[in-house]
Amino acid sequence: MSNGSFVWEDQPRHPHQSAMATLRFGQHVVSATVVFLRSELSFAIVNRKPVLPGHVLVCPLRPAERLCDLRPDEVSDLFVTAQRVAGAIGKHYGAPSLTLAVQDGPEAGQTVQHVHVHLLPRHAGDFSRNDDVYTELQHHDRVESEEEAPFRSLPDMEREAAELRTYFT
Ligand code: AMW
Repeated sequence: MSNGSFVWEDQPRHPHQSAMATLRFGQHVVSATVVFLRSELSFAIVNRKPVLPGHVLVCPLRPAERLCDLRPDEVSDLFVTAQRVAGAIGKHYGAPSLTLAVQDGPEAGQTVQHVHVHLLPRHAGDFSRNDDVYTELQHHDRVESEEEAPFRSLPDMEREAAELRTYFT
C-alpha cells in the first residue's frame, strides 16, 4: 500500500554543500542520518533532547498529526515498529524496563504535530518517583527549558543512530 504523501526530500544543506536526504517530522525537517529504522509505513529517529539516555521516537512516514488520523495499517506498522525498537534499545542500553508514551494532542503535551511514540529505556532509580518521567516528558522540549539544556549536536545524534541501526541489519 502507498504511504500517502510521504517523500524523502533532497535539500541543499548550504549553497556550497551537496544535497542531503531529509524527512518531515511535523513542523521539523530531520536528516536521514538520525533515522535508524525504516519500515513500510514508519520510521524511528533519535531524540535531539532525550529525557533519559536512549529516549527515541517512532513515527508514521505520513505526517499525520493525531492517532485518530492514522489508517489501521499505519497504526499496526507503527506499533510493530515500536515493538522492534523497544527490543533494540532495551538491549543496547541494558534496560530491564521501558516506558512507551504517546502524547496525543496539545493538552496531553504534544508539541510536534506528527504522531510519535516515545520509547525510553528505564532503570531502577532513574527518577526518584517512577512516574516523574511523564512530568519530564511534558516539559523537556518546551522553549523555556532550552536555555538550561541545549539540543544535542548532530554528530552526537548521528553516532547514536549508527549504533542503533546495527540491531536491524
Ligand atoms: W511531544 O512533546 O510532541 O510528545 O515530543 C516531541 C519530541 O520530539 C520531544 O522528545 C523532542 O525532544 C523531540 N524532537 C523535536 N524536534 C526534534 C528533532 N528535530 N529531532 C529529533 N527529536 C526532536
